[in-house]
Amino acid sequence: MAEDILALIKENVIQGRVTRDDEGFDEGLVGQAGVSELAKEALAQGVSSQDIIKLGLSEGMDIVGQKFEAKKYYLPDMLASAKAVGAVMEILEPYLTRSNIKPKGKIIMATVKGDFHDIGKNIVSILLRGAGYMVKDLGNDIDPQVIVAAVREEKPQFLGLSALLTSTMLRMKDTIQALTEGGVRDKVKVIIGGVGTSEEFAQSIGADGYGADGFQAVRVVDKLNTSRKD
Ligand code: B12
Repeated sequence: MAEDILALIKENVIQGRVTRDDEGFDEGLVGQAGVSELAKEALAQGVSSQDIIKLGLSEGMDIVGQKFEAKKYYLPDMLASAKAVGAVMEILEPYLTRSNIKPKGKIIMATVKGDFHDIGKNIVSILLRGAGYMVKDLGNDIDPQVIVAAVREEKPQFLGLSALLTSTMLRMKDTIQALTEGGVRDKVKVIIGGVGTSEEFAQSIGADGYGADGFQAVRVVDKLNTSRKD
């Protein structure tokens, strides 16, 4: 039962269908539930937000990436799927965010300069909020100097950097370099993530941690948080 609705969410992410009025990539789908209706139905059935994210949204986006690589999908198709994921995350957010608890720490999130991919960063931000962190999201395409200034001003314990392009992964290194030059590198733990990045890459650019997905991001930040001495 849960598998069925998760498969439908995944399929409709691939189709880029937010509501039942949307056409989607293939024809003849108008009238069938889109991701919004399906996500609400899944929650009503007791399916966890975690499963919706992992097995519906993330798996769907992986297929979208493969179709783009195979030139079966173009930019507008990827954008439609991105919109579908965003719509589901809006529905899930209240289920993932805890309120009225003392924050465990503060984290600044940003997608690095030159990179407009923000779905993964947004999911990580929501999950970190849900885990009890205060998150300040700077957005995407963020210049290293803007990040340095934000670290100086906000004094977060953590900085999360996201990049999905081979070219912009290197901007993470530039950002860490800018933190060093700005004299604030030792004030924050830097965690990175995004397709193409890895534990090894994180180490090679001098980051403190790496998360393959939003759930691992929370585990890594929690681990660094318990070992911090301030
Ligand atoms: C959606 C999408 C887009 C959308 C983005 C919309 C948006 N608002 O984000 C649009 C259409 C704008 C787009 C544009 C482009 N894209 Co694009 N895109 C994708 C796609 C299909 C999905 C990305 C996504 O949202 N995944 C779902 C989320 C949930 O996963 P995620 O981002 O990986 O995030 C998770 C983890 O990585 C991790 N994580 C992410 N960030 C962080 C941060 C921290 C701190 C931590 C701990 C963890 C973490 O946790 C997240 C949650 O689980 C990928 C394919 C793919 N397989 O990734 C291509 C992909 C990334 N794009 C690609 C390309 C080439 C482009 C363009 C250059 C295309 C073009 N010719 O213009 C442009 C670049 C624009 C730019 N300058 O940024 C390539 C990159 C290839 C490469 N190696 O460089 C990919 C891999 C597609 C492909 N297979 O060719 N894209």
